[in-house]
Amino acid sequence: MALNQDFNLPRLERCLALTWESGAQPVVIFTKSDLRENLDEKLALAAPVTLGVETLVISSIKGDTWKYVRELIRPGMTAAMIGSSGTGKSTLLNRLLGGEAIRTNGLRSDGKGRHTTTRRELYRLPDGGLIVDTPGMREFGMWDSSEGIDRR
Ligand SMILES: Nc1nc2c(ncn2[C@@H]2O[C@H](COP(=O)(O)OP(=O)(O)O)[C@@H](O)[C@H]2O)c(=O)[nH]1
Ligand SMILES: [Mg+2]
Repeated sequence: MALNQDFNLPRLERCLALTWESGAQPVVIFTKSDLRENLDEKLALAAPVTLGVETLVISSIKGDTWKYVRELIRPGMTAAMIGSSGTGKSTLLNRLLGGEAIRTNGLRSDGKGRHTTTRRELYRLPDGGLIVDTPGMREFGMWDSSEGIDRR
């Protein structure tokens, strides 16, 4: 989830619930930290939601905080990125792949339209490990109302 207007804690809770339900190990990645839009306030609000979940705060544009993600994905692991369109998933993937390997969701120079990930695609990372880039999802919902986080 991006640390700009995309920031939405109820959506983050739904993403976490879906990830736990899938059997995968969630990691929360807050992107676009370089924008510094009320960063500390947002992270403080998110802390109770991300309790017990590994959380990274990164920029894929400035500095090298994105390297924390590379360290997470070890040989033999398969990672999948989920999150709204425009949060920076493909930009992060390009960093991890070490080049402009795939298209990102930036505005075209004429301001019309966007390049967007349209399919789920699996990539092999240079140092080992696999990662799935997903198209942006408009909404995350629960399959049925009995699903959710139930920590005892
Ligand atoms: N400022 C800033 N912009 C970013 C960052 N990561 C991605 N972006 C921009 O956000 C837009 C959407 O990125 P994209 O990777 O296509 O998002 P996706 O839809 O989640 O794959 C693009 O214009 C990127 O340049 C970041 O860390 N900081
Ligand atoms: Mg994308």
